[in-house]
Amino acid sequence: MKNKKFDLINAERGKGHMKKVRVGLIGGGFIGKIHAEALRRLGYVDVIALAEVNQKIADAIADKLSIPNAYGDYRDLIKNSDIDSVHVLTPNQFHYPMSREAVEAGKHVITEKPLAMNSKETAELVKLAKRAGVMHCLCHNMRYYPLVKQAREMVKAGEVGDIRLIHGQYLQDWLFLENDYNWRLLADEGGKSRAVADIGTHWFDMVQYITGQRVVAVFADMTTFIPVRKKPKVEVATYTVQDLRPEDYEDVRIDTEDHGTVLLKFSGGAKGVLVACQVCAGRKNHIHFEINGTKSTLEWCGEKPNYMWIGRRGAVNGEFIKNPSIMAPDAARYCGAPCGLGEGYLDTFKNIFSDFYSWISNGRKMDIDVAPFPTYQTGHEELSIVDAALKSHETGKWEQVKY
Ligand code: SOE
Repeated sequence: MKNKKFDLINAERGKGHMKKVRVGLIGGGFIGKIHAEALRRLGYVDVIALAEVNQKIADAIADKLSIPNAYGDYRDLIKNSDIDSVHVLTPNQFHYPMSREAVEAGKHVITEKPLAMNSKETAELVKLAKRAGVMHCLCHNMRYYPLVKQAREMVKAGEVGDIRLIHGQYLQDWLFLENDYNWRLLADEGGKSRAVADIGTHWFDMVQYITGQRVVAVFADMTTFIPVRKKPKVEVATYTVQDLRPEDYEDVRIDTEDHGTVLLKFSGGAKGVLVACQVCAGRKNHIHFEINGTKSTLEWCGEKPNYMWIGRRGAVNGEFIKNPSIMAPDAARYCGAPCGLGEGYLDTFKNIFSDFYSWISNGRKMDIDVAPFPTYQTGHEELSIVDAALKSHETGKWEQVKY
């Protein structure tokens, strides 16, 4: 089955010499380092600037990452006319203002998820990006695992049949202890929802991408298992464990959820459920889905990303080991290595940036309906689901998702 979208993308990638693109990063934390390395793997993208909360920190990180220009104020980075594209990699509360300023300055933008604090802000960003005519991407990297792409191709090819059930989890334990602390814990800094917005949106994006079905209604139950946490009096980076003396902590009341269970109704009639939780001992980044159709079942977990289980009735079940030579062409080209050679989380960033920057490098115009990468519109749809889940948790009723 040849489709127009397939040809276009191949045409993009197949064009050989790619025009150089110059990028500036706002935020040099753990995700900033990952973005810098993945961008450099493309070969035609130069990371020429980094901005951080002050000049001293910006200089230190830029030096460590060999980035030539360091800014203690992100607005100066946005003013740099040599920069074609900006990545917004800061805590969620800054996503809206910084993405807005970059878009209004005519920069292409990649913003980390969630796109902003609520669907009101995300709707505004979609409008502004459209008006500015810039390229925009929301960094839902999880859909860029090769076998997640393969799952989508199998659904499109009818190998799973009509989808009945879409269920799964995203479980972590980096916030398991009461003295595990991070800016995401406070609604003012991370948004009203934490577990569902921070990690649930990855899962929503991935299963909607695979099945082509949108979440249309939710019934949500959320819990803050640790209502008071011990905040270290010193700054703590994401995933960093600190063992300080009791006097080095202060008690902070937590106003975001550690856990969300969200029952789901999808546009194509499928039903589903997501459990998102950040206090599950032993679960590190356990993003997992099972999709049950009228022909077969697909099951996959991000902690073992190079294996997918296929369930069948009346035939033996199977294990699909990542193998570009037997994958669908539109999935195989996201493999960077042959069969059985593992590809992981860091490779998903190279893949999403390759889709985005091959479009920019070839001078394509933004088209949210054709773009092969998640866009600000995707980010808005995700926050619309989160806002509906927050409302449902309050009302104790099913809530329609207002896109
Ligand atoms: C923290 O929960 C976090 O860094 C998320 O913010 C990322 O999106 C996820 O990929 C890993 O965990």
